[in-house]
Amino acid sequence: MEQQRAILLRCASGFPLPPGVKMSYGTAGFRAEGMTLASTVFRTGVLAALRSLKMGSAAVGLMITASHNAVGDNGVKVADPSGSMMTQLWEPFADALAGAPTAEDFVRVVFEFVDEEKIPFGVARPSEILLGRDTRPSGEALLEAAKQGIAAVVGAVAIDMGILTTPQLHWMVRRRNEGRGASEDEYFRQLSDSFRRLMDLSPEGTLRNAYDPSVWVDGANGVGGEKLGELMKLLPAGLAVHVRNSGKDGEGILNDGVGADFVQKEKAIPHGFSTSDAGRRCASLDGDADRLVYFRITGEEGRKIDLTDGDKILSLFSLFIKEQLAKLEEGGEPAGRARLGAVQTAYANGASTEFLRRMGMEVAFTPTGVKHLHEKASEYDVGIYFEANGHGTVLFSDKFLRELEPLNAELATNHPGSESQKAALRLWEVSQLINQAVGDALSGFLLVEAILRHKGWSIEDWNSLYQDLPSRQLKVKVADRSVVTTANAETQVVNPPGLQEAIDAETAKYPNGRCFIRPSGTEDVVRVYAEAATQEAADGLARAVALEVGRSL
Ligand code: 16G
Ligand code: MG
Repeated sequence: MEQQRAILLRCASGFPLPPGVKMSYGTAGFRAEGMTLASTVFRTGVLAALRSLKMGSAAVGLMITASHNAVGDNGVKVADPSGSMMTQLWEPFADALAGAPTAEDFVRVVFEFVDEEKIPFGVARPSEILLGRDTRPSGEALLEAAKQGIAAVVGAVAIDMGILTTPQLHWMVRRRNEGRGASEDEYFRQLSDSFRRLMDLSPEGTLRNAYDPSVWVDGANGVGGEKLGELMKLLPAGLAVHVRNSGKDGEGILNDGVGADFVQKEKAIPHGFSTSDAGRRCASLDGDADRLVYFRITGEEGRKIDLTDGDKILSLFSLFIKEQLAKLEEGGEPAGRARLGAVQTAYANGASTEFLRRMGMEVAFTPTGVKHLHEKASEYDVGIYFEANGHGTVLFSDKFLRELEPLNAELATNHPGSESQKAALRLWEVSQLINQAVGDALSGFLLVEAILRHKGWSIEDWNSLYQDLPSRQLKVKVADRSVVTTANAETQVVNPPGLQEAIDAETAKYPNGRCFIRPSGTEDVVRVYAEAATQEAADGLARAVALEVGRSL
């Protein structure tokens, strides 16, 4: 123990906290300007090692990325052994570690927590921390800081998995703890194999055949475009992917006028695309490839793109999975009675929720942030979650997969099988394709393509599932966003008092009006979201509520 204390103190002294830096482990870990993060990343290395020790030396992950932020920013987050985000219970500890003013304070915080959590610390028990980073220039130096943090914990070993998308690293952590192959090659093979089998299971001679095998993808000049390029080499001929903004050869700047966050928030054409792409099915990834949206350039004056966002992806996945479950039920299979649920946040367009409910889906709401949606979705046999911004996935329970397995074995010996067997096989392949650890733009992209092909749909067919209600998002700069607290999945303001009443009064003035505010988890702003029957009304409502927010803070 004394030796461990000495090592930790010596190493931590090499990574002093820059003055004035205040870090908070928000919805996406720690995020800040890349140059200011060395101390925080070193300390997060220690945190990850402790997390592994606490979890019986299971592998955990540490990812260095700032997702869709500007290229100068960076960030760091920890993945739990299941591959999901680090438990929220440890977030206050992460904050305390990151905020300790001196190396001595830092070591004291570590030992207090180790005591409290009864972490087997200072014992040479090998535990692995898988490291990944995106393509940001500050990533390499920060990776080194993470390695040193891990090396400062006796028994902890850092394994550098290289430049990765965030979901790849989460996938690897999960696989490693399942005792299965966790290399990047295996990731690509698993995705391409299950995609190929899903394509082979498309019905022959579909009623409609408007599916165009060509698709154009905006890689945000980040790691996703590069990885998609590698994945494409393994994909079957039935899909022609054209990657733009791949980030290679200094083609453009990461997230600068490109990427899923830009396309979804600005509803604008990203760099590298133009009106000569009008009508094409296009998709956009974010900087670390855990978000995916689709879009179509309309070519119309003023109205630049038709956005097909996370809500529409959720609707497409829900529709497909529900249809397959119905086939199982018709075939008398118990798996057909699985509890299927969709999980959204208050940002979900009201029209999407209505569509899902009309379809007979159970719809649940959680606060913003992947960890909340993921946790809720895992309560279902099949839980589908998406944020409107394009982050989401489909989770299958072990119980449900066990029910599917015998059907698959039967089909393998009894080709071609009945409709219900094919449905079972399709659902099985979806569970293999779609990332079970976290939302993954690459696997989500392949699932969208497989379903569109299955249904013979164009992007317009998909887009016309329902018509989005007009909406508007605004942000209000505030001195201290933590003054605002909310309840009921962020739909009601609790503090400051009186503000919710003011919002209600404004909302009541607009037909089909809906409005909520919440403090951002990643910026010093309060966000306002408004929806109404017309665009003018949504704009008006958002503006009025933004004024109320300004007044009461
Ligand atoms: C982070 C979250 C995302 C959320 C967004 C909200 C993760 C991995 N990402 O990007 O889910 O939608 O923050 O940002 O949890 P905001 O709090 O600034 O609105
Ligand atoms: Mg991201």
